[in-house]
Amino acid sequence: LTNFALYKRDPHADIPWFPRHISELDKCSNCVTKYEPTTDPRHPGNGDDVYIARRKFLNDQASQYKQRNLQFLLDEGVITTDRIPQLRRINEYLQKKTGFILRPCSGLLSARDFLASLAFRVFQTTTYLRHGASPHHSPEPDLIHELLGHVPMFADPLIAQMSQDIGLMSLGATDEQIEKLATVYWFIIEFGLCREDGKLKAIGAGLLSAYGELMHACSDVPEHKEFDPAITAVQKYEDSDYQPLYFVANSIQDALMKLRQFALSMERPFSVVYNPFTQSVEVIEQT
Ligand code: TIH
Ligand code: FE2
Repeated sequence: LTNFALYKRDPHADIPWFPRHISELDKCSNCVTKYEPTTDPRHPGNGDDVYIARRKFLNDQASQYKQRNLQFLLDEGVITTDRIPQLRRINEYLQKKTGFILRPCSGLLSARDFLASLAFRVFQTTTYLRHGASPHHSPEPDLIHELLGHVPMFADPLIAQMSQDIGLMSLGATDEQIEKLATVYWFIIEFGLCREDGKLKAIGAGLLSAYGELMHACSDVPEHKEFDPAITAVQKYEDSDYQPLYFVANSIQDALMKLRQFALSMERPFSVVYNPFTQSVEVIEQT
């Protein structure tokens, strides 16, 4: 990892936004328009309607290009529309991407157990499906939620790393600390929103898999607050119906970075490191 330090600058100065992850290049496609064949008579294609139409077709596609992990999963045939994906197949895919594995569990886990699994790059996954009577919202996680909401995130190296770090910091934490971590996780990873081109967009897995709640979350019915881990951590949440309040972050990467920072600031008498060779956690006591 390369580190460029900017010590000479006022730390409070406004820093222009810059991409922090390859997926954020989706926001780096502003064109400098100079010679447009549609309007500029100096352009050799000016007045050539066939040329202009072809060019518009291609450019419209380019401007909609998004780095989407769900698309990769569909392209590679890991998720298809005609059969239920098998954990083994998804695990083969995730192993190559980030080393995350899905491990079957039978329902919503305690926050402590769920977070502890992340420390080992293990994501506890339900395997049953929601009841057909309510496809647009399930009050509990189900396979659709795990696959559409979480799996594409765990295929992203940065999200995978930050998730593991949060998991590591949950190990041996007090009940109160776990409650705070789990609350921020809930509001961001499950029900987070971000703003893109002035519009609210979902980043949370619980919204991506619940069309009904997704519509509600992006409407003016619920309350929207700026994401700040210290404030979000003490907010009560709804776990059986649509949320009355959502937090809005800059991006999922930015929100996870803040959550990781928040977890790092928690007081603990020891620290831990993960040894990937033995798949174990090593405790480092302070002396
Ligand atoms: N409400 C989500 C859905 O319908 O897909 C599932 C849940 C995520 C987290 C808690 S419940
Ligand atoms: Fe979830």
